[in-house]
Amino acid sequence: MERTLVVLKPGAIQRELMGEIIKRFELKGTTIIGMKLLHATTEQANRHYAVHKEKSFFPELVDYITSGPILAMVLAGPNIIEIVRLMTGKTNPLESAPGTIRGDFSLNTQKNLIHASDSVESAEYEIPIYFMDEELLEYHLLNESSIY
Ligand code: 3AN
Repeated sequence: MERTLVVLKPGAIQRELMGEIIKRFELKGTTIIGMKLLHATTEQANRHYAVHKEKSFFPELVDYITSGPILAMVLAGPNIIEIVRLMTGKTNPLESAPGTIRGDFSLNTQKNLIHASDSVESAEYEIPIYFMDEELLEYHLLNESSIY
């Protein structure tokens, strides 16, 4: 089954949006196979955003993501990467459609509440930054045959 890393950023925790966002993933029918509330280290943040290290906003991004607790999750399901990216919405608040998480709750490009892997390669790189293999569970939802 395809997997994706989802991180609810410090702003989502501070604004008490965890339940709202998790609810959307549950209602959609995704399977949450790992979940961890943690304070990311600078090393984790640097690894996570390594692809952006030459960008002007990189130091701010690392400062922001390490500024408070985050909720890291691994979701599984068919085409989960694309599905979660659609539910997340575009990076730019002027482009994130209503009905998406960013479109409904965020106004700022950096404080855009949520990270979601954008490809299989990214997910494979990002998941081990936050989870050991044995922290990811294998199980089936009882209603899977009605969902997929
Ligand atoms: P996404 O998270 O939508 O895949 P990326 O990968 O382009 O977006 O950027 C990673 C993160 O970097 C974004 N979620 C956002 O927090 C931050 N970011 C991207 N572009 C900017 C920008 N122009 N100014 C400030 N922060 C940015």
